[in-house]
Amino acid sequence: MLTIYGVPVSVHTRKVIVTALHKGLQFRVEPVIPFNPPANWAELSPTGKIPVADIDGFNLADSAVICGYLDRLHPAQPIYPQDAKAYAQARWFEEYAGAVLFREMIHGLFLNQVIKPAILKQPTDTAAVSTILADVVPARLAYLEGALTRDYFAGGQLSIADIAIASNLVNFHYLGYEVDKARYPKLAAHFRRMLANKAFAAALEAEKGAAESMKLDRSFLGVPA
Ligand SMILES: N[C@@H](CCC(=O)N[C@@H](CS)C(=O)NCC(=O)O)C(=O)O
Repeated sequence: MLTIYGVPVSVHTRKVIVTALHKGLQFRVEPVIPFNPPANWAELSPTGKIPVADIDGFNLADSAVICGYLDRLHPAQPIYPQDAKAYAQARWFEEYAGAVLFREMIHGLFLNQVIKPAILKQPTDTAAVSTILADVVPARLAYLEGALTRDYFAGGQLSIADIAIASNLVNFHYLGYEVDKARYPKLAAHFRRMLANKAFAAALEAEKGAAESMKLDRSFLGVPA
């Protein structure tokens, strides 16, 4: 049995959920909010972060490690390419999604627009939000736009790279922003392609209640491709 500890609106938890859905695995999500964790959390998550997975009693923290393990355990419907170069590209974009898109963009925006006002009862740092939007977002999205030479980021087919990048962009849209079609046409089309992906769409449908309760903006989901 696969148990995923985390919340589905978390970028990294969603990566694992989409991977499990893509592979047709049975799983359950045990809700954990890192700002208000359960008593045994330090044992389960050495970093304190979500997600953590319990796979038949084998615990793993870190979404990339979990997804890599699930891919080896269940090789059908692979999300890491076999080809060495394509594999390296998929890992690179997965890394870029976590270390750059999430850490430099989404974390600060989500913290200030949702977590601080709604959970921590702290004021939003509007200057930090403006700086991210003006100084970080354009260059990061432009890089992805330039890197997309085919329909998918690595090896011409769906991989963890696409799941990881689109998962960040979901939260970007949840906050009321969008990937501007005029400025980033390939990236915007890629995002729409991911929204139409069966596993990705199922994950977003399953987190509908959580997103609505947090008053996140789901209007982008009604926009046709
Ligand atoms: N490298 C980790 C990053 C996980 C991560 O940053 N999780 C966020 C939620 S998406 C979190 O737990 N944030 C709370 C914190 O930083 O304390 C992974 O890929 O699992």
